[in-house]
Amino acid sequence: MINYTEKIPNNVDLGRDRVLQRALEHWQPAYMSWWYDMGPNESHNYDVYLRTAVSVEPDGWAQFDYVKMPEYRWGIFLQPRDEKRQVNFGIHKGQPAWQEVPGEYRSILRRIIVTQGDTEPASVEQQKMLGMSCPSLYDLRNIFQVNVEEGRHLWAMVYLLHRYFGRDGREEAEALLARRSGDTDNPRILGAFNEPTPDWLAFYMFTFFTDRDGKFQLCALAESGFDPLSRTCRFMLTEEAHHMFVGETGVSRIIQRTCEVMKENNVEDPSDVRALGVIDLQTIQRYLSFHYSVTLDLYGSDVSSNAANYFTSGLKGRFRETKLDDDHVLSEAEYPVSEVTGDKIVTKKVPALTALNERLRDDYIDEIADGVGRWQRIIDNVGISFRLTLPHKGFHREIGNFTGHFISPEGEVLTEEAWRKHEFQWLPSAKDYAYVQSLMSGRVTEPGKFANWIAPPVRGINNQPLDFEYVRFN
Ligand code: BYC
Ligand code: FE
Ligand code: FE
Repeated sequence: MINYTEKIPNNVDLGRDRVLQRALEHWQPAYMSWWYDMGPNESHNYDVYLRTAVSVEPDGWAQFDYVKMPEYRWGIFLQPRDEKRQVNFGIHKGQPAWQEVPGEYRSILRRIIVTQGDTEPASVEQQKMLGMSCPSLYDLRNIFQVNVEEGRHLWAMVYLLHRYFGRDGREEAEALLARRSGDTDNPRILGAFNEPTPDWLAFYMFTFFTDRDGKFQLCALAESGFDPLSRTCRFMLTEEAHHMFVGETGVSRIIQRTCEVMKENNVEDPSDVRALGVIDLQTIQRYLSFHYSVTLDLYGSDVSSNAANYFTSGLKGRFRETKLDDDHVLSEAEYPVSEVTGDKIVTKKVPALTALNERLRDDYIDEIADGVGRWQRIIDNVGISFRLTLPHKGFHREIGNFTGHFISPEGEVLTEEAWRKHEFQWLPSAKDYAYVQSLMSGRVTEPGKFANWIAPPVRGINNQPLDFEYVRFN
């Protein structure tokens, strides 16, 4: 069990390293001031039924209780150390896993940790306003849960920066609180984290698509030869599952509600569907295409020497690296990547080492496709003939081989002019956003009530009933 009487709850024996402890205690008020500024709007005094990590044991690691979010115990938890763990891939394969940062990899490792850390507060900033338009107390509690845990993920990376990177690490930790999502002068590092999350459909799409990038990146970092990073990421992954659950079920519930209303009223035309106050399936498809394509960019370039270096040096592995049956060095292997040649998309083989971003993106796409298949079944079960589809990988991309090309969702290479003609059939328009926004002008705060545009969930949180008072406003 973690000792919660400490200022910073932890299972890393922080009390034994006074210098580190003081440095983190110095960062803590800056973090709190960031939370007051950039955390969920007007929420500071609410009592929220939250889970807090209280141990790293697989069963019973979390405890549920009412907490005011500024008093949430953001702690530092690493999965227990395996003394026999080794570096499992790259040129150092077979060496004992590193407990300290290898000098030659210091700057690239710092950069990976900073990039990971930067996404966590960014997502909180993106979601800042959504509490004001929640469809239920259940959903309000869920977004707050996601927000406090993203805050904890920032703590997780800041711990590594402070503990292992000295002064540079402390400076990076401060910079993590200074960048702002969407800011023109000092934006967050990765593209998707500077996009607005203007409404709840966008939020659920984000937690389904973008938090899942979090899962795959954390899985790759959990393979790291740098053991503290691996152990940190392993624990973060246990929390991540709930974020993706919120996204998948949130979209499911919206689809379900739309389908029910369509069936009851025997309407199909999107404008008739909107007239009934629910979100038409076409708009849901456009949001899906947007969040999918923007998230695909987060995997980086299809062919990347950075990715090859991360792998060769043993810092970032593949998805489920140790379960893969090959040499884990990839000196000979090849991997297919796509590129645009003239008006065609062609696939060619490149050294697998350079295609690791693409490979992780492909692993991600497989899992995404399963989830979209589950959404489709809701539509099929109601007997509505509408297909949700994942657009082609090259559609609406700004990183990698498709950058600067105009690819349709079906995978045709178009001229810019032809593509623009269809842009808002494929992606949400200002009108779509305005419509979705119009449904979410206020918040639903009566226990057990849900906004018209979303179905209730199947069950409550931690076996509580749906009409449980998940948030008390005071
Ligand atoms: N936007 O070889 P390249 C999460 C830059 S999500 C802007 O293509 P590399 C979460 C790149 O930095 C998980 N810039 O890329 C989810 C490089 O810059 P320089 C986050 C981009 O380095 C929801 C240049 O382009 N974790 O946890 O192989 C809620 C060319 O580099 C982007 C990580 O990402 C972009 N999308 O791969 C809360 C893990 N993509 O060198 C949280 C750590 C690339 O020219 N990060 N660039 O200045 C990494 O492993 C790698 O940095 C990336 C990029 C996979 C992101
Ligand atoms: Fe996270
Ligand atoms: Fe997350």
